[in-house]
Amino acid sequence: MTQITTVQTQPIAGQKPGTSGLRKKTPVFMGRHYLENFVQSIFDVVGAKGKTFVLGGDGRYFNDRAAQVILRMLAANGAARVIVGQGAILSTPAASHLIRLNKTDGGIIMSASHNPGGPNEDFGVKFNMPNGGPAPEGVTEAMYKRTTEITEYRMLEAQDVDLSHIGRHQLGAMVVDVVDPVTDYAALMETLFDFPAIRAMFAGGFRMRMDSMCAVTGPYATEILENRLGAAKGTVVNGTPLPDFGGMHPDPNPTWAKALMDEMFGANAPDFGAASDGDGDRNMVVGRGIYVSPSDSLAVLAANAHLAPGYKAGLKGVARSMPTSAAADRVADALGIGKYETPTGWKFFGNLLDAGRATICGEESFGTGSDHVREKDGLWAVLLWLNILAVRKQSVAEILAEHWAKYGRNYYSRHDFEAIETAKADAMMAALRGALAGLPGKTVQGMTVSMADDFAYTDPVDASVSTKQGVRVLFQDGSRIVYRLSGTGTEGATLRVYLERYAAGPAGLDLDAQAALAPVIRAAHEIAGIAAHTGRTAPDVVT
Ligand code: VG1
Ligand code: CO
Repeated sequence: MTQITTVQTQPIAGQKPGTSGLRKKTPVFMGRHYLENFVQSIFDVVGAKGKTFVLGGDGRYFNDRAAQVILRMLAANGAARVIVGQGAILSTPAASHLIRLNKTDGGIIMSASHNPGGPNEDFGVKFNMPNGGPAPEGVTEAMYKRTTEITEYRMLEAQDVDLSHIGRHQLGAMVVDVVDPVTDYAALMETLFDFPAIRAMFAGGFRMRMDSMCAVTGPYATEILENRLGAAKGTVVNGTPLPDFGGMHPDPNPTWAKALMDEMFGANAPDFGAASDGDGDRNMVVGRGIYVSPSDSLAVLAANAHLAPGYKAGLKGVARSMPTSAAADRVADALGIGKYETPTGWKFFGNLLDAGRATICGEESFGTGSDHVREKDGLWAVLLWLNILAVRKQSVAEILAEHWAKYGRNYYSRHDFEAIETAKADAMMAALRGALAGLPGKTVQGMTVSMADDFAYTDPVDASVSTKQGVRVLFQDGSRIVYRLSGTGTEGATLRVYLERYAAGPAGLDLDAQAALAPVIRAAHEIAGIAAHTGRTAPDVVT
């Protein structure tokens, strides 16, 4: 027998969701009432009665138990049906696809994305809307407000659902459909890309390394790359999702995916390398001996997308987050299509995608995606690169060289200063904001400031306004510095400094990005007084 109980609770402070959902240390999430409060707050805002949802996560520690709690709460709140990935596993883009494919009322994704997992690491929960995309700010604000007022939550007393078995289960009056996490997603990829051409490329000896970093993309990459496209067995490494990601930090960048970088720059390197993050929505792409910056990757994908069957009609527009380099804008201009600059976070692309204004979107933080789902999609980017390589029959290095010769090069880097004392980071940003008006006309490190502001965005579709999205300092020579504080960290504050410098055409600079950016880096430290405010002279992570 099952029974619904109403549990008395009280608001718990500090639950404000960040750039993508709510992230906290796992012990906090496992603490009394914490997960339950947040989940009930979601249902109180979006409503659960009679509705259908998708549920899955990236497999990190507590994923399985949290799924059972959420299912019991969904049943107690009157949901009609839940579609769950087998073993409570779903990558973020696969969850987005299932929401859309089944026309559900939304979905709950358990992930802290690139943050490490484990009993003392991070956990997270995010809600996606019926369009498959992350909840917009208005909705997450309402959920946050609800967490500050909540007095009770509803829970079904019942045994666990056996999520290891595909098929239909019953939980109280609610139906639970356990599905294979990969099948529908892989079918979608087959509609977008020229699988026969990619298969022929692998059959011709093309070698690849895919590092799934012991996170959620392992099963997806193994099925698609090895089983369907014929890549050699063993192409996918770290392919089994583990609760602690095998101690890895599943953030696909040169720092955390160092083994992949070493292989791609070593003797006998494969033709192509890629890595993805905890929940599978990000990607890093590397050629033999050449790293592809995410901003360049977005630009190359936009310029070549028409080579893939799913995009052969061309793109409607390209959108990038504000800190992402302007490389994609140059492609949009050349194609004569729309270009958009949004705040950081995938939720800001949703309206542009829904309205058919943008087809491809990207962020400098290794996120790229298109209108096939409403999330960024790591494997999608990898497959589009493979499709382009199969058609152009050139190396990654050749494709990049031709791209820069045609469009010029936006040298780009992001410097992260992690776990700064929050008060110090806030004081630095406040001082910087206070000094903005005095910057234009000033010369710093030989470069003259042309404009300085705190980025505000008005959504072109629904006219909603988002302010304080990052401080921008633009220089007359086209260089740019952006400063913002991370919304996804769980310890202190992370300062992100985004650096960009443009060099035109084939005769432009030909340097390592850090060398090319040296004056911009010095200017970034000088303008914000990073050392004086935070005590830090060098970043923790450079991408
Ligand atoms: C970071 C990235 C941002 C990305 C977000 C979520 O946010 O900079 O571009 O959208 O993570 O990605 P922040 O606020 O820490 O800079 V994921 O892969 O965590 O869903
Ligand atoms: Co992610």
